Amino acid sequence: MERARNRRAVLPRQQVAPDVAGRLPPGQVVAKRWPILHHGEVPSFNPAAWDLRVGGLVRTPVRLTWDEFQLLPQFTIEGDLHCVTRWSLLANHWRGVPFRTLLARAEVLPEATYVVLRGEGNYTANLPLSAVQDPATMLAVANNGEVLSPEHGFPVRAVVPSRYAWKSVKWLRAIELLAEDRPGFWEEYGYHDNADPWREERFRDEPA
Ligand SMILES: Nc1nc2c(c(=O)[nH]1)N[C@H]1C(S)=C(S)[C@@H](COP(=O)(O)O)O[C@H]1N2
Ligand SMILES: [Mo]
Repeated sequence: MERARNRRAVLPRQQVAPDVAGRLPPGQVVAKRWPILHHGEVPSFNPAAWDLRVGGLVRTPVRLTWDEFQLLPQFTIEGDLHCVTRWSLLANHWRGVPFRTLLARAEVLPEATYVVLRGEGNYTANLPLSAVQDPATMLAVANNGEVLSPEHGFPVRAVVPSRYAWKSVKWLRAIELLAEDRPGFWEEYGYHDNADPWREERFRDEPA
């Protein structure tokens, strides 16, 4: 993980074909363009009303305004998006705030083991706490040097490269720490709680 020296720095668009063999989980194909996929409408962004909350099993509940969020230190990581519908977007650069920064600020209590991410409206996704403690898990604001478009989650989206992309919640507004797992939007329909693409954890009831 490398500290962004200049927040306005523009990373070059992907120029070299990424190492497909090593990076493509089973059953996936490489996406040539970045698809747009979500349930419902693209929400509008009102900077005066926007906030981001970290709550639940934390010692210090956090509420950040848009101005406060922008002051957090930002980093750039390289990470892939693997959609359960079988496309993978490889070797993208994401700029944003590591999840760990916010978890540390909120002081996660020892009994917390799961997390639910909530986007604008009612879209949610659950994850084991370890997945968001991963240094590659980001609150992303830019992809390959360009600020996220509204369709891709502007102003802030989660990027969880270690899990199927339905966990990478767009238009992120809240992070809730829990003692027990609680299924999110797709998980209620049977999608996997852990969702590791390397183990093809697509549905909960599929044999491993
Ligand atoms: N808020 C929200 N986030 C979401 C979704 C959604 O419906 N709502 N869909 C998920 C799914 S299934 C995928 S594959 C990715 C797609 O991200 P993209 O549209 O930027 O490619 O967003 C994820 N994040
Ligand atoms: Mo997806």
